[in-house]
Amino acid sequence: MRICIISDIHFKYKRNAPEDRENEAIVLRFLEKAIGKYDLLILAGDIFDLWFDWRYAIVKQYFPLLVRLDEIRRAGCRIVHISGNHDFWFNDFLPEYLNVELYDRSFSIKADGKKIHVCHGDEHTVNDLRYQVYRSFIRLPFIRWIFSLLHPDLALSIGSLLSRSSRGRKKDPNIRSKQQGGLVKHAQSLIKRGKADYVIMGHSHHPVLKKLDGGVYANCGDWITHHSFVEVIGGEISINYYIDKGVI
Ligand SMILES: [Mn+2]
Repeated sequence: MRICIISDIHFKYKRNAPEDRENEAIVLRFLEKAIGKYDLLILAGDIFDLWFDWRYAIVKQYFPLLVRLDEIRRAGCRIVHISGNHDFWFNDFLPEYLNVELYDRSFSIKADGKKIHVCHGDEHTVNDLRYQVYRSFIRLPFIRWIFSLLHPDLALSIGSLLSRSSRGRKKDPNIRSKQQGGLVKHAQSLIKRGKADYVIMGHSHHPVLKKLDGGVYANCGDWITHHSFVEVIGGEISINYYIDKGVI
């Protein structure tokens, strides 16, 4: 089985920096090359910088990415999406129109004799009470309902403020690296309990492939600076970096 796992594309609906457009083009070229290449594509969270689909509307800026996913799907690849901390407010668009399977917390599969467990990772940071409170609050059905009543232009402007605060840009890198130590700990505990051979996460934006006692922890990295992704091909896990050669 050929599996690709990617996370933290943070595909923007509001481009704030010139490199946003460049990153977008790189992602789209990577996904174009992925058509027909995999049996399973796992989107491990924060693919969209903020997702919301209203009853009658979606965010048009995501159209090129959605088209790629559709092409990958139509070439026979199963696509799974696990919620991140930027994309969790899903309605019917992805499952109904693109045949993407949605998972809120994690996804597990056994392939070529290996138990693979994938989650975004934001639930497993440590000493980050502020974020965990925010996480529960923002997912309340009431908040989602309020959001659904707002005009999309207004809702997405508010959303861009929220997503900036959830990213916590100004955080000290030492504190952040300690918090993300929780991801490895979670991986180790799943492996120890025999729940997984490979535990794959995102969220940290740092690509990792780390051998643990009895298994492997991998982090997909991101598509802002690293353009990295994890593959499990025939049971072998690897971390890879997409080298963009421009227009195909
Ligand atoms: Mn994240």
